[in-house]
Amino acid sequence: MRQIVVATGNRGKLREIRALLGDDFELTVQSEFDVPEADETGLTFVENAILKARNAAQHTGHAAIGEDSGLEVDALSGSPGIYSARYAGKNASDTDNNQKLLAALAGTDKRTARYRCVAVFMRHAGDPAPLICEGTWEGSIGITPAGDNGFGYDPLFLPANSDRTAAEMLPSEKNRVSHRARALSLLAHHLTAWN
Ligand code: ITT
Repeated sequence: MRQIVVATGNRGKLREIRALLGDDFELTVQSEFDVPEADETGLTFVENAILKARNAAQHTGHAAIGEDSGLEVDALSGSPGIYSARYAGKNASDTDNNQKLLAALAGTDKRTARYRCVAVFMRHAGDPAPLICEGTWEGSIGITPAGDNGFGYDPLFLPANSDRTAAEMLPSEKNRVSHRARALSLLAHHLTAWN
């Protein structure tokens, strides 16, 4: 198995990426190589995912997976989107972000939303043709947070046709249907040729 560096500093994401790809690929997280976090200066998920993967590949000399994801709320014209991690400010906690989201939707009936994940694999830092895979997960935003599993907006995210939030699902359930599961299973499928 060839080594792939995972370009994330988010422990929730890393847990899921390991559960989804860890059996098939030798994954090492970028912090083990002291890779500095990439500046997320892109205006799209795909640009930011490429920036993260390229940064990790550049600092380690290994192939890398970068992932950019977020929550798109229809009543907020797709916000927080690529700014999901920093919705309530630069060092916002998940709780801060969830509270800001609830305040933004106060009194609104239209609560549909989706998670989006763009995962990028780069063979090396100069790879001119990165593998790019995307997944979405449709749902809506609840009225109060519920559940302790997952991370980020999971306590507020009610997947379509579910009466439990993503944070009330077992990790194994979320990993069967989430935006990240979809993006990474496509990536894994394409990567079998490389591995
Ligand atoms: P890295 O850039 O280091 O990977 P990050 O948290 O900054 O970590 P993003 O810029 O891609 O990553 O932001 C993703 C944010 O979107 C994340 O912090 C959550 O707020 C939200 N998010 C994405 N996927 C999620 C999921 O499965 N469950 C809950 N929230 C999620």
